[in-house]
Amino acid sequence: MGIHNSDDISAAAFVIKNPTIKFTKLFINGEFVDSISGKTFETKDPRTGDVITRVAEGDKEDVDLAVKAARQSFDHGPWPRLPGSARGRIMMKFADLVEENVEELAALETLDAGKLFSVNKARDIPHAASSLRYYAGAADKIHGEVLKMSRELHGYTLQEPIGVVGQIIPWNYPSVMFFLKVSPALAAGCTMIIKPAEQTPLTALYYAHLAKLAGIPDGVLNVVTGLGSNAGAAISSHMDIDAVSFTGSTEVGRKILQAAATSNLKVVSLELGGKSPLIIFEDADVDIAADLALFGALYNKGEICVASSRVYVQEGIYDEFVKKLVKKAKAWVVGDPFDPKVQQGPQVDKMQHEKVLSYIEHGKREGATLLTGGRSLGEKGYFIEPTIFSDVNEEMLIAKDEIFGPVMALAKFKTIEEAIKRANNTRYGLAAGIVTKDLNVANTVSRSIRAGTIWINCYFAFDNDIPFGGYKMSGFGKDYGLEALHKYLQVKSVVTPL
Ligand code: TAP
Repeated sequence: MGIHNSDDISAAAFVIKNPTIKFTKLFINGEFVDSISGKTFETKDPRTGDVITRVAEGDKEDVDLAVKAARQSFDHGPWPRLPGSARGRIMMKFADLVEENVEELAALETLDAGKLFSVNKARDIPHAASSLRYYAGAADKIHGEVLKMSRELHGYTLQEPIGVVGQIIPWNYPSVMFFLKVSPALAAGCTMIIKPAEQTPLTALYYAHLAKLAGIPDGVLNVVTGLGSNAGAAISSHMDIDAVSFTGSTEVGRKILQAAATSNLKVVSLELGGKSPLIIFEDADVDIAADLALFGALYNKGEICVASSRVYVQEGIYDEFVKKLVKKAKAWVVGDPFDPKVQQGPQVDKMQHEKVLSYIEHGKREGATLLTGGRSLGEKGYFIEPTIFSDVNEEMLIAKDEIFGPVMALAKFKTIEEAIKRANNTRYGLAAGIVTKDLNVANTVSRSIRAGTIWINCYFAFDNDIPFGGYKMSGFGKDYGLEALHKYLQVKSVVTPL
């Protein structure tokens, strides 16, 4: 293991990819504008900590302007009144434009978030376009029901767009999250204000530009970059926003819910943190299971809400599994995310880097065994070695808290009952994985785990058509699937005497 190309990070990246930063202002009512205060904030390259550019810092007054534009466009503009098929056609055009610019968008995302360029180009950005297409296809299939007549009444329901929507997203999947929020809301006929995370504002602004080119009317999609405590809080407490869809930490999710409760009781959906277990039974192919566990914990540098950060392995294969896992972890390549050979880039920022390292110190102090990793890598930037602890129990902080970094907590179990009990011993309930060849075991465990998604013999198996969301303190409301449309629709009942 070791940092790859660490000496020449900037040269390698900027000469080859060098994305130009074209959009740094707020996007309100179809125009790029400065913030009212004129304030800006820095966005940094996590490979070096250097400033990439400054971006307009929106706050309450800018959110007010964006809401005004979205309200006007919802109450009087064409978007909610267009036939679904017409909205769908514009969304398809939007998707085409995203794909046409995939290289530049992938490079921007790597620069801003430290995510692998190859993965952004092959998966994240195409996936973002495919979300748009999925919901574009649904836009003309939104309809209510004719209800049974009872007594002398005839009734039917209408599925109406919920109105002006606020969307607040995190930094770990800036493009995917942007389109998971925006696509179903557009299909439903809503208008929206989206706030990207302060660490990763660049691709969201680029998408605003493409939305305009695609023909999305002014005021429908507004992007307010800024800080959570300011612009974010202004969205969640706004009196004229009808619903807020949030993805981020459980701590901030709680604040969003409080703000909705003390303002206008807007509808809230929360996609929050996780501490997902992966349970490996002793009939598994040990080599494949070790690959899956490593991938589950380290993919996207562990900055993924469903990371398999707790791995439970049955005792019969435990020793062999550990040997293979550690060997593979030592061969995992950390370095410049523009380099196609690299598997793990830097953590998103200094704060996240320090947070992950401090959890690693906790793990050592709590008595877990450090099998590999545990250190920061390189002279500059926010790189961390893939880190694996064994002998972890659920009382330890490294098993309780979401670390959001390349850190795996490993434990041995004897029986299926023990595995289920320990996997459920968490306040989170986002996802879980099971590795076994035994269908009965897979069925029993998948029904017994309190989590919103269960992956059997696979991990991170996302699809536009598969609803995704949490149980317990991982939140409520679904992204993905036709389920996500319901966050942006409300049902009206119409009744008439026969
Ligand atoms: P947070 O710190 O919760 O930030 C998420 C967003 O909320 C950011 O845009 C942030 O603004 C904003 N925010 C912060 N304080 C706010 C406030 N008081 N009012 C309104 N908005 C506020 O999360 P993060 O660190 O960006 O992302 C990591 C977390 O997201 C992890 O817990 C992870 O599990 C979770 N996550 C969950 C999922 C799903 S689908 N469940 C997916 C990805 C990530 P700033 O830009 O100023 O920070």
